[in-house]
Amino acid sequence: MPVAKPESSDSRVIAHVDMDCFYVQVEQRKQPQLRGLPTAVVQYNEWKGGALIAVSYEARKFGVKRSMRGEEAKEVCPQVQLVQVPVARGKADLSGYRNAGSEVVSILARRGRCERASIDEVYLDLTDAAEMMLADNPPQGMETIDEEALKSHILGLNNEDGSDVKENVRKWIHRHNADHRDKLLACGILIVAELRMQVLKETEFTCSAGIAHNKMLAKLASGMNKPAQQTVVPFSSVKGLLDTLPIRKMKQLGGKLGISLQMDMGVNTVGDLLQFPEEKLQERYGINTGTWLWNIARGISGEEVEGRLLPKSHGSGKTFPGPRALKTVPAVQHWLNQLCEELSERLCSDLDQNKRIAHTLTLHARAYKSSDTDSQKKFPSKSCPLRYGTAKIQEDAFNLFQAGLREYIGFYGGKTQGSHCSGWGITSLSVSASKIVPIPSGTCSIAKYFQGQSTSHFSSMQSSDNLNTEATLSLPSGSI
Ligand code: DCP
Repeated sequence: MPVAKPESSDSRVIAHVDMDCFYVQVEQRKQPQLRGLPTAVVQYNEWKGGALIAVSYEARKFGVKRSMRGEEAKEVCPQVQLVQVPVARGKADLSGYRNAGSEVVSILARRGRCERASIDEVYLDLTDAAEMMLADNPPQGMETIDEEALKSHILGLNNEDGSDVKENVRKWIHRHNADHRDKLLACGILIVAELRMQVLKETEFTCSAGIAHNKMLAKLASGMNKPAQQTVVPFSSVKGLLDTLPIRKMKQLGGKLGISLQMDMGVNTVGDLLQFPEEKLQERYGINTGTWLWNIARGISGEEVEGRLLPKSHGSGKTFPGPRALKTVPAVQHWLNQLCEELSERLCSDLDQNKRIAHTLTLHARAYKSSDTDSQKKFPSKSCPLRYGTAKIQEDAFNLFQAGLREYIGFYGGKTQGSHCSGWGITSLSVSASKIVPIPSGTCSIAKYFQGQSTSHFSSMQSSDNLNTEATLSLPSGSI
């Protein structure tokens, strides 16, 4: 049975805003002497000068890439400035970046529904603001168009050699005979340009944006012209964009589904999907995925921008690659304590600032066994009700770890206690707090609220296989 298609999603105005080389910009704001210089941010205390996690556009011109280590970056660009991520509790401290992201969100949220999608990405639904502008002060009648808006890239706009690109954009925005959808996008161009300039003025950060009729197209567009630029996808250009778009460029098609589409169906670009009837895709991939594929081939996506300025969950994690794998229970407990301390601190400030409480604590780990017949086996994720207080979180997380380890190593796995090597290693650990909800209104005090909560937590310990266990640090989506 076909799933209902999203209705009239092509008359919305959606923007995806993505900060440019975000961690670098945060560090450059702290140290303005680094501005304009090839700069990269490196992970704390790592092998060969640390792993690069953010690279400035000046450094990219010299061939510096995120996949490099500090020493390699110095080889291709001897003048590159390497800045270490701040450290707390022996691990990267991302709080400065999170707070900088919050500054940006609070500005972007001024013009429409705003969804904080990651530490440096935001979706905006600007439909109401665009409709209002169209009614009150339509761009077609504006004498002057803002310079930043004129620098927009409009997909499908015919910029022949020698033609004045800005003049073409101005004409596109001013068109009287444009259809309603394009007129709304013209308003979107002006609103997003203004918001981006406001972000620059108030935070000193540049960002790039995609403007389209849905989230999927806006996200694809925001990365097309960076840094400090915006790209627009008019309805008439959707087919041209998707026809040649390699499927791996779609976030959801990077994994097994993308490989199956390529190997089993011969699909290399999103446009290649157009040849298959919806029923055929449903037969092969199930009703929902089949319909979703049929829709994305046509640029259709009904996904709403969720009004969410605060993260859905909090997570704290650390990887222990190669020789740094944790091989004893006390070593794991030491690191779990650090991670739980950070998590607890963030939960307290969420409670304090936003009056929100989290209900579920989850532990994720990645592990290997040195003598293994079943190397595909994953370390099971475990969850339990969350109790506030650092010591309680530490205790509960450690119990979750032990339960997971017992399951992972199985009956013959040997002792899980003690400090000797037990034939296993942990290569990543993370704890997260989810199911975060506002404290019910009318609660007279937070202390009273907690008194009313149950304290028997381990009765409902459960496997959280529904949470993502793929990512290295396995933090649930929405964790910032
Ligand atoms: N980040 C990280 N580890 C990664 C990828 C990213 O710690 N493997 C951090 C550093 C980035 C920030 O997240 O600055 C945002 O990541 P993006 O992928 O958005 O990349 P940038 O903002 O650095 O650059 P771009 O301008 O290409 O978006």
